Amino acid sequence: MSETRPGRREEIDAILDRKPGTSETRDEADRYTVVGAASRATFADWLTPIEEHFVCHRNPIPEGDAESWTIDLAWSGDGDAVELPLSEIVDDLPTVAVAHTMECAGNGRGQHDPETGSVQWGCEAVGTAVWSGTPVRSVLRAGGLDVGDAASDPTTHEGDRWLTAIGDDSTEEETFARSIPLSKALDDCILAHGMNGEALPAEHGYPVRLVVPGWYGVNSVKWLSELRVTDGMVTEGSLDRPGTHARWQQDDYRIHPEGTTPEHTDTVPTADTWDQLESPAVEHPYTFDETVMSLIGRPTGEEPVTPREGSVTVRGVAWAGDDAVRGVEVSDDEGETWHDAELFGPNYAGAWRLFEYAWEPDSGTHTLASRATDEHGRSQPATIGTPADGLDAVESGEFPWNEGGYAANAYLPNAIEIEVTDDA
Ligand SMILES: Nc1nc2c(c(=O)[nH]1)N[C@H]1C(S)=C(S)[C@@H](COP(=O)(O)O)O[C@H]1N2
Ligand SMILES: [Mo]
Repeated sequence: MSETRPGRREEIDAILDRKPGTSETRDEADRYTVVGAASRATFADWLTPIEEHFVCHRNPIPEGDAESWTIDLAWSGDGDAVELPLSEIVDDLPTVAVAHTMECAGNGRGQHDPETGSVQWGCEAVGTAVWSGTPVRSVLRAGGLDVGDAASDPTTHEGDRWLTAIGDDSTEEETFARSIPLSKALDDCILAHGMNGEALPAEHGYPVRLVVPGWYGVNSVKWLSELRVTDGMVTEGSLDRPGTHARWQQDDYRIHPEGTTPEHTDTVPTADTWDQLESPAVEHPYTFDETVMSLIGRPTGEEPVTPREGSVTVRGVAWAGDDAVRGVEVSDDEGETWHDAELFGPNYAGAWRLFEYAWEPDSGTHTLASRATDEHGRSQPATIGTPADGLDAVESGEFPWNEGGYAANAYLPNAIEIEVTDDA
């Protein structure tokens, strides 16, 4: 377990130095080290350069190097724990690449009114990188797990086992542990050691992190030091370690109304976050796959635009976690009327799509918004509700205000004011 080092300010400054395309967003209590994309223009391109990719973690970055790093692997029921050197994982097992749109579950938290606690993100905590690394399936098989019979239905996760990942930023007081269904882990998750063709930067999890394509960032455990295969997800006391184990899985990162305390459970009937919101069988959803969302990247709203031959190109990105994006619409009148945009560019599961719309505005000031719909016909709601609404699902165009400020995907709070000037 790593030592807690002082100097959070220094850590943030160093990250900002290395990442000129980001800016900091601190939370009141100054507990999280975070930076987010500094400009809307980040959302006009498919690949997010490392310099613009947001960073979010709680404890100081642990030290370690790829040569001596090991991953401790254990499962209940069949076999002893093994220690796999990272160097052997990298040298002996296949390397693949996955495109993943990493979105912090707290992206859009700052749009909740009244304010919730913690980091008040606008929309800057999302980015798409190409992560290279070793399939989790290969790692578990190399460790001796019989993966042949481990997979169940990767959409419902019926009868699934779970994979718990632990970060080396864990302390005596608190373990950073997250669990995902084993079928998801075996399907498309990797232990990443590269990002956009570079060695994994320290702040993104060097020397190795889990990447869970299409799922909220918190599931992609950085500085990965342990993997556990178990019948249920992590609960308090389920790991042989000191301190709290289950805070990040069972208490935080769950969607619940004001004043409620989520119950710790072993499993959920569906991992799809939106389905959990709608399911009467799930009390307080876990933030697993990302809900449907879109952002306009250009124009940025930072300066007036002048149409060329009558039109302005509106470009942005749209994503829907494990689900495909069916379409995106654009509105310039606060959502009164909508116009179909065109999807184009790369189309990888778990990563966003680019969209484009030829806008023909009159001069003056307009409110430009985008609204995405996923393959199941679920569209972004207009706004985030209030605690008094007491919503626990998306209803009448309102996303449920929730105490942790998670999974917000309303389109109006992300709309941009654009000033359009005449050609003259
Ligand atoms: N070990 C560890 N992994 C972690 C975290 C952390 O605090 N510790 N933060 C998580 C959260 S909340 C997010 S949003 C993503 C952010 O990944 P990034 O910093 O590479 O963008 O990392 C996740 N992985
Ligand atoms: Mo996050």
